[in-house]
Amino acid sequence: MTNYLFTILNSKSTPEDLKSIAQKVANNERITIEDGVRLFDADLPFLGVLANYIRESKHQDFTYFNRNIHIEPTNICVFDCKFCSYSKLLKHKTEGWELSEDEILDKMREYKDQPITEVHIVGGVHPKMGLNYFASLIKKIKEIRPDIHVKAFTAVELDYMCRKAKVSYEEGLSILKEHGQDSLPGGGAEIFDEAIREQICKDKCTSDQWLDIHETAHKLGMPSNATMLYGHIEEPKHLMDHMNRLRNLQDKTGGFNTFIPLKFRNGENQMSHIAEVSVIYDLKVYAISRIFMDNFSHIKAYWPMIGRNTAQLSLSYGVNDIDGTIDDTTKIYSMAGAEEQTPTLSTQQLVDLIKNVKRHPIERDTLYKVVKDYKDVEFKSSEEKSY
Ligand code: V47
Ligand code: SF4
Repeated sequence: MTNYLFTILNSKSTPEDLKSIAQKVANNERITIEDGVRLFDADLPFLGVLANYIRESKHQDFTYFNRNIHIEPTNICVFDCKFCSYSKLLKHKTEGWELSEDEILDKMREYKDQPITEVHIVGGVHPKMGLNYFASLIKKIKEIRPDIHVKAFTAVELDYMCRKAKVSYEEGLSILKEHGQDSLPGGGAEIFDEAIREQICKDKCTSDQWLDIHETAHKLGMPSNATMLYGHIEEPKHLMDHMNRLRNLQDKTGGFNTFIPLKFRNGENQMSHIAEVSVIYDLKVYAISRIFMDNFSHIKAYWPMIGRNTAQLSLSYGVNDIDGTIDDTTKIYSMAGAEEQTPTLSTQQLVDLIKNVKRHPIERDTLYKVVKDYKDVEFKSSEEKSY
């Protein structure tokens, strides 16, 4: 046990109910939804001690990143999520883009010899891009880079694709898997509480459908991630309910790799009147996620969204993964007012960012297999710096 946790457990000034939660953490016991709600009223240093204790028990000071690229085939979307800076675009087609298959494949060819291990494909839900189009696209991507891991399509895109193609989730996912899709990203989860979902994204797949798609993927041997959109109209009880539904599914399947809390950004969307939460709240959400999600190995901070400084801080509040070296096409975030308008970090910059807060940088692949340990790597060549 760390000295800090020991101090909390023996301090007369720690309230008894918080002490009992700290004791559960020390005993490696699961905390309840009610404990989680209570933690939102705890001080940040208290949460940091608990979350960092768990983080270091699971991963020591290892901090993972990967080398990936994002492809967003389109930002045209049939849905109208209130928080999304894309959603007006169906009505304003001039602001929309639609990459052709050739443009997408050209992008893959551009990275053919680059040391990336993953391509993350996600975008708006275009009424004309269906299951067969995407299955064939993935096959062609794999022909260019057979070794690349294809992490593609949120449950929202998959639900729409399967409904349009009139196939079950199992059939649709099996087709995509046969064509080379390896895993699912975590988007589209937002907040599972039905009353909140009704207000922020009522027309897309339901919470039960989101969970069903991920359960089906896990059954087929396709792992996935899970996200949670926080810092808008939800309350702590909704965040805890969201995490609880994910924790229950993870107990059942074990198929989730990573949990990614996503901070709501208020730029250019229908919820722009809602003020963004503070960095202190961001760190609380990361810490409580780490404490509650005991069956998730990894908690990821998506650095383009929260910025490099908060990403560094998050490493002391439960986070052990800061995503990847991403090129600049993640417009869903830059359009919403993300910290990083050109979200690209070279490997050297990411490694330095991690080392500067005394953590140990490890490049991973999508499934967290170690690609390279950067602890003792000194960058010398300009080649390493360029990507
Ligand atoms: O579901 C949209 C979010 C998500 C806003 O699996 C917003 O590795 C904040 O899922 N403010 C899609 N968030 C992105 C996503 C993702 C990102 C990084 C890594 C992974 C992974 C998955 O983006 C959406 C929604 O929750 N989003 N608009 C906004 N204004
Ligand atoms: Fe479409 Fe996704 Fe934006 Fe919702 S969040 S409007 S589903 S692109």
